[in-house]
Amino acid sequence: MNRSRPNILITGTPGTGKTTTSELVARELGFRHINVGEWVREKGLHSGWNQEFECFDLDEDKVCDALEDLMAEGGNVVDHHGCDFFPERWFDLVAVLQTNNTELYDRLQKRGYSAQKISENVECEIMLVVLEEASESYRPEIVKPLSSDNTDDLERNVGLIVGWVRGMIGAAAAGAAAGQQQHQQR
Ligand code: DAT
Repeated sequence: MNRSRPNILITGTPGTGKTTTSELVARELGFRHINVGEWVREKGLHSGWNQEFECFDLDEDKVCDALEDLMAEGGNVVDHHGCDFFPERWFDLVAVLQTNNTELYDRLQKRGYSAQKISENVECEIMLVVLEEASESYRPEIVKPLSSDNTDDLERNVGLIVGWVRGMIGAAAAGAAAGQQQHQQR
């Protein structure tokens, strides 16, 4: 980790709890929560509305350019359902949230998604598409699949992620102190 604070990516199929989890993690750590979907809409980081998929076509270059300086600074919780187009070097931890089919179906229905969009997303979850994408894009030791079926899971996941991040910050601080001591002894 060559930034003062780590960056975390919280990913997963829509409805698995990324935003809910990211908000709680960011609040607890005092990190910045970046909801990529909202940034895309608010800052126009897209190339127009996709009628078929009922969403904006995200412009990957625009998104990466908009995030680069913040990611170099560190202390970000990035919340997005895709994860293969971000530079690998940006993230120190990638949490992949997973939800069982019935629960996911209910959450997406409550969100008002069309039947087609619900089935596409549930299928994506069954096929472990996001986990596979994360596993292909990042080192296996930083990719953490986490069940997100209920509020107990939510609480546990927030605690785990916060604990991992504090561990990284502590290890980096200890490494820096040891390096400084060695330097002084020379
Ligand atoms: P996402 O950002 O992945 O699309 P969300 O955070 O908006 O998902 O959550 C979708 C809905 O599900 C929302 O009403 C909150 C609820 N929810 C999220 N995580 C949950 C969990 N672990 N247990 C129960 N409900 C959860």
